[in-house]
Amino acid sequence: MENWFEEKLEVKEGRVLKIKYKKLLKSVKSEFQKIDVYDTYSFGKMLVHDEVIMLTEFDESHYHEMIVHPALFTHPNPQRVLIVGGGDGGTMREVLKHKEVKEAHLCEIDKTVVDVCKEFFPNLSKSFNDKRAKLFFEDGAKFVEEKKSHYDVIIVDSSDPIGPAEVLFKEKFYRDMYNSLKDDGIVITQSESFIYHKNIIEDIARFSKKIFPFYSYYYTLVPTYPSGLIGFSFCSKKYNPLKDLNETRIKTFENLKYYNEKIHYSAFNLPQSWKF
Ligand code: SPM
Repeated sequence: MENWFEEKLEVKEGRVLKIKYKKLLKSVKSEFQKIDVYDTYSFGKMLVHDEVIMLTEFDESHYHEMIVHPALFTHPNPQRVLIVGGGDGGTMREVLKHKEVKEAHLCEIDKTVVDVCKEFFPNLSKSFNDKRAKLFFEDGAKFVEEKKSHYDVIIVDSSDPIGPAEVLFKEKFYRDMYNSLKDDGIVITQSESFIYHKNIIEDIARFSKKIFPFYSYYYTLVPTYPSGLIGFSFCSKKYNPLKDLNETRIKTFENLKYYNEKIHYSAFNLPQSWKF
C-alpha cells in the first residue's frame, strides 16, 4: 500500500500537495497543535504542524537561509537577535553562522516542537547547544511587548496565520517589534506566498509602511510548500537591503546552499501585478 501525505490548506484554490512517505515516525498532540514527522521518499524527513508542512530536509535551507541572511548581511553589526517561533532550530543555525552575533534569543510558544526536533532534526536543533543561544518558552507577542530598544534584528519564523500564530500577523505586534528594536533595527517576518495570499501581504505591507521607514517583500523557492515559494517582509528603521548589503562579508561565508548576493537582489523583484 502506498502512503501519501496531503496538504489541503489552499483548498479553496482547488489544489492539493501530495508527498509520498515511507513511514510516520512520530505523531504527538501538544497543548497548541498536532506535530507529525514523516520519513518521505524524495524529501528526507518532513515536519508537519496541524497537517501543514513546516519543513523538509530537502529544501529547508532555501527557507532558513532566506529568512536570515538578507537582514544579517544588510545590518552592519547584528549583535543581538531575537527569533520568534523557529522551534526546529533552522533559523537559529543560520543566525549563529554570523560571528557578529553575540546573543541569539528564541521565543517559541510550543516546547514540544523543540523536543520533537531535537529527536528527529539534529542538523537544525543542534544550533541550540551554542553558548550564544538562549531559549524562552513563552508567547512571542507578550515577550516582544515587554522588550524596549533591545534587539538589532527580530526574525519571526512563524507558521501560518491560524491558531497560535494569528496574532503575529497583526499591526499591534509589528508596532511592538518596532519598539523592541534599537534605532537602526530590522524585522523580518514569514509573510506567505504572493501567489495565494495577496490579501495577507497587502495588509502587512499597508501597516508596516506606516510604522517603518522602509518596507519590502521578498521571496524564496520552497518546492515542498503548496505554491512552491514563500515570502518575507523586510521592515527596517534605517538600512535598505538593496543599498546597504555587505557583499564582502557574504564572500567570506563558505557554508551556504541557497543564498548569494545575486539571489539577494533578485529575491526583491516581483511580477508586475504583485507589487506590495
Ligand atoms: N522553521 C521553519 C518553520 C516554517 N515556517 C513557515 C511555515 C509556513 C507553512 N505554510 C506555507 C504555505 C501554506 N500557506
